[in-house]
Amino acid sequence: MDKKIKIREGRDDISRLKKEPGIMVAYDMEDAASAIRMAEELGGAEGNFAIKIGRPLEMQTGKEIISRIRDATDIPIVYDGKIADIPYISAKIAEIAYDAGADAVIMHAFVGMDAVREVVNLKKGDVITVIEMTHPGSVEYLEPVSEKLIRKTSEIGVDGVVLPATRPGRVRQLSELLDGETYIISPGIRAQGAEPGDAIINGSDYEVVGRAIYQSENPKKSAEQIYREIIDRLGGV
Ligand code: NUP
Repeated sequence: MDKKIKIREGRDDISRLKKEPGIMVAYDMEDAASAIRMAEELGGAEGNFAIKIGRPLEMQTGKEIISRIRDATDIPIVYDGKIADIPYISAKIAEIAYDAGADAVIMHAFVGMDAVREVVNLKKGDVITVIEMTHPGSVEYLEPVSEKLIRKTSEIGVDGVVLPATRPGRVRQLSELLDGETYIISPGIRAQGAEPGDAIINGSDYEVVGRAIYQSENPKKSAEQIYREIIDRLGGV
């Protein structure tokens, strides 16, 4: 299994997100209590997990939810602000998330390489760029430019990219344009129709799973089960 670590120019830390098969659990629930409870439980779960904090949770609870989850678990935290603003504002949002305790931020690539560069140059944590999305609208607008977006953001030195588990063929094709160090995260599992493993067997590293975990009766058990399914599909790595 590829466990390469990206050398981060000007940063003395290494990424806490491992380039190995795992689940990034999307935290889109809207209350802090269940988010914290789930973070504590996930800390003791069997598998490679990361937590992705989405806008619904952040809007309901404030940026403090990032530091509260940070205090509740050692699992890496990604702030999915889908940042898409002018370089100055994009960097400001990213800095607030890093300072609150995020290991990584997700930003859109389509806003332009000046914005991506500004956030990467903060050198405060990982940067993950959205290349193609899981919903049908992505085919119309992002797909025609996605090869350029992945090549350009990769040149700038982003740490990770988002590719859709709902289109595994695109994960395969676009992953071939990356160096071996950039990790891929892929949403779309279960609630949006993809099956666990669909993206990872095509070159992705983390499959993003939200509703299928946080809306289930036993989120920790569901996370472990889905992780197991992925590993089994990979041939029991
Ligand atoms: O293309 C994307 N599709 C997507 O669903 C990019 C994303 N970041 N996401 C996020 O993944 C979305 O915002 C949500 O947090 C998660 C998917 O959740 P679910 O469909 O598993 O509930």
